[in-house]
Amino acid sequence: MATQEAPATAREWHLAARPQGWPVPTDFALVEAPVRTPGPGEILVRNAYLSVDPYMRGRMNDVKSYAPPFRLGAPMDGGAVGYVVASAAEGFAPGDAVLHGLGWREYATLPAEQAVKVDPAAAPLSTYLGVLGMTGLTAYAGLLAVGGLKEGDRVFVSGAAGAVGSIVGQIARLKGASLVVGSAGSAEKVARLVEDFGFDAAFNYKDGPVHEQLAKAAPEGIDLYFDNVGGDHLEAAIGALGVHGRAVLCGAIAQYNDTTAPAGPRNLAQAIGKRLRLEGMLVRDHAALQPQFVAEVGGWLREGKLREEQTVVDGFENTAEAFLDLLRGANTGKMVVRLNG
Ligand code: NAP
Ligand code: FER
Repeated sequence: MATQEAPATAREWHLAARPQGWPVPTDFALVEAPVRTPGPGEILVRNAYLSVDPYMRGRMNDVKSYAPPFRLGAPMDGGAVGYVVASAAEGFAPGDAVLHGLGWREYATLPAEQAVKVDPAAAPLSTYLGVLGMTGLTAYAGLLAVGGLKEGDRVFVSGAAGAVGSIVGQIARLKGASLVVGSAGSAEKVARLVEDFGFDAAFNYKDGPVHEQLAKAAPEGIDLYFDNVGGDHLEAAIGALGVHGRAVLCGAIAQYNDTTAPAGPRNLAQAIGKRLRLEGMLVRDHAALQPQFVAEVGGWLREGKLREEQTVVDGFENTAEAFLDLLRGANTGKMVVRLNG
């Protein structure tokens, strides 16, 4: 077996308790555990960047959903990129950079078939968690395949300064949308949407009712809504959509920490008269778009037409806090954790 130096033990984050409402630090535990030597067909990876994502909040609940719940007292998982340090698998050697699903830990032992090699020369490693990774594909597939974006469409995206939203807005612009409006949770983010990400208009949803602010930003209404937030945002978008309007239901982060069922959207019946199409999406269904996505989005990145934004938190010990900060809106672009070493 080809191997580099690896420690006997390393740290991993466990789910210590199921959060009730907003997670608190004591719901998470930092645990020292043995680093397992890879068996036949396996690799050992030193993680370099970990992804923290909103859907992880859902996995902390003990409910049946599209992703299985995290187990209590066991390491959590999620997107990660790192370097192979030992390999008992054909085609993988120490030093190879890989993308895989065993995040929330410093070292991961896994079947090589569950890892994808990535090229650190083509893009910084963390980009494979962001623009060229799951969140980038979500934006690309959601807007184009699910939303059916057409030239001239007036587009509204919520969560616009986040990982998915900041790419949705930019792709809409690149694909010829006639109006791109975004909402986000601070004045600074709103300014960046217009100045750095090329949105035509943006507003802070904390400044006043979303439907009022959307009506000002898009007085003629919208054709396509990319929903990352749910609740009052979705209700406002239903009101602003024109006949045959479409809404891509990608996320509903406003309710991920709720302990009671949400009230809205109260105006859903408008979907009848307007013949709206509201469609939920999961990025996993769009793997077939991967080659086209990498070619087109990779091209825009290289040509400087698409701006990649990340918020990087340093230190494995800060992963749980980074996740909490993501839910609080501390990030612009993709939130990742960089491991030392
Ligand atoms: P992100 O937008 O980078 O980070 C989450 C953001 O949500 C925060 O920065 C915060 O920004 C905002 N937020 C938090 N609470 C909010 C609230 N009550 N109302 C409005 N905004 C709130 O995360 P992401 O990874 O790009 O994910 C964005 C959405 O897409 C999430 O809903 C996620 O679950 C969904 N998603 C879905 C798929 C899929 O396959 N369906 C795949 C990836 C992501 P502010 O400062 O603006 O509040
Ligand atoms: C998210 C990240 C990923 C999310 C959903 C996914 C709704 C879906 C992943 C998949 O296709 O399995 O934040 O929120």
